[in-house]
Amino acid sequence: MIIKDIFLRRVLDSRGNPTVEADITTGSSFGRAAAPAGASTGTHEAQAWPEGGVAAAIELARQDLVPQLLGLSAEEQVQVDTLLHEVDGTANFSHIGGNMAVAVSLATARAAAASQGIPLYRYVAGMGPYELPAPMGNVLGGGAHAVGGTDIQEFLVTSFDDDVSRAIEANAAVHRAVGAALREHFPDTALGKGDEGAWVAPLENVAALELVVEAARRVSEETGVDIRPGMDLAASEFYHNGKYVYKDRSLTPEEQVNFVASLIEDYDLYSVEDPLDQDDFESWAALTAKTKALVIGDDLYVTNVERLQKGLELGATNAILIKPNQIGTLTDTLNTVALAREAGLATVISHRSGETNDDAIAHLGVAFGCHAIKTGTVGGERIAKLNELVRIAGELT
Ligand code: 2PG
Ligand code: MG
Repeated sequence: MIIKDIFLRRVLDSRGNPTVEADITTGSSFGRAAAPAGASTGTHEAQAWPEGGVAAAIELARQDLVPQLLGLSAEEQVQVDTLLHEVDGTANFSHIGGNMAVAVSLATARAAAASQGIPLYRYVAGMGPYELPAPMGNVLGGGAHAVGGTDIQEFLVTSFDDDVSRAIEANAAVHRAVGAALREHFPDTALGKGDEGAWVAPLENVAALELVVEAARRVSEETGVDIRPGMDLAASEFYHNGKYVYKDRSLTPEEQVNFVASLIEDYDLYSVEDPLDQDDFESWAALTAKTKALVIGDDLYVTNVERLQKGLELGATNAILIKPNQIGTLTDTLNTVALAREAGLATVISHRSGETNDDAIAHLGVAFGCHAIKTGTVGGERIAKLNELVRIAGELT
């Protein structure tokens, strides 16, 4: 289990931006992990890269981090993650980069799992119980993920079925149905896809939601799968000077709470993620008090246990998005998940808009017993996670 070699290389993510891939070799095993990247990043996330970007991060890690990691046991995850914090020396990984930290941390866990001859989800969860998360995927959107789309970043569907393949295929069928509906609505307009493969069209927000709700209803009827609509507003992106600024109007925080609550009610939404600004905990609590839908904190919590603690004290949400690279290490991620579970919050493991084919989040979603896994519906780097979930499901049945 002793870490004998660490190799850090520059690879591309799905947006064509450089990121880091870490290879960790022990006497008997090998682990590899690559870091994803966000476009609509929360202010309170770990800083992805130090000044100088990926190249600087690799240079720095080779000098300061790798020599200290060599000789440690890959099974000592807490020790490895503590060392990542020590070498970094800042509160938000701004020295070595949160993305360097997450690649090394997850590669370590993968090497340890491989040395025990077990899959990552078993290594992380121990004896279980393992739970298969429901697939949640973005089918139409805009925001920071696209040019010319809706203000609201993502219109999603979550499918529930005992057979996870059927649920995954139902989400993909909704994506196809949305494409077909758009072709009908805009026969002469060039349509595109955003960073996560969701359709992009010149639609107003509520019209876009209606289109997705209708597509989900039809596919649900055809397949018999329970398909529920949702949204990730990524509201911090359009919150300026105390107002939620949409293309056609601006809303006060109170109006925004009422607007989102009315959409939940009118369209029977399963989930709303980041419906409010990342620092407005009170408005979050006001919305959560009004609804039974999942109110999911992403930029609000940034997978950070202290921010989650504050949210719990204020009753800000009933759910949390989990993104390991927001916080930087597997241990930090585990601590946040543990607190969320203890408090009875729903957990949703999530990809980033910039991804690689790394499929670790499929394993983590199962190990953490997440309610859902948000990882798109189409596109190679999204499918990498969904197909891995299918493989894991096969092992568990
Ligand atoms: C989000 C994510 C993923 P990004 O806001 O939830 O959909 O986007 O990675 O750009 O932060
Ligand atoms: Mg989000």
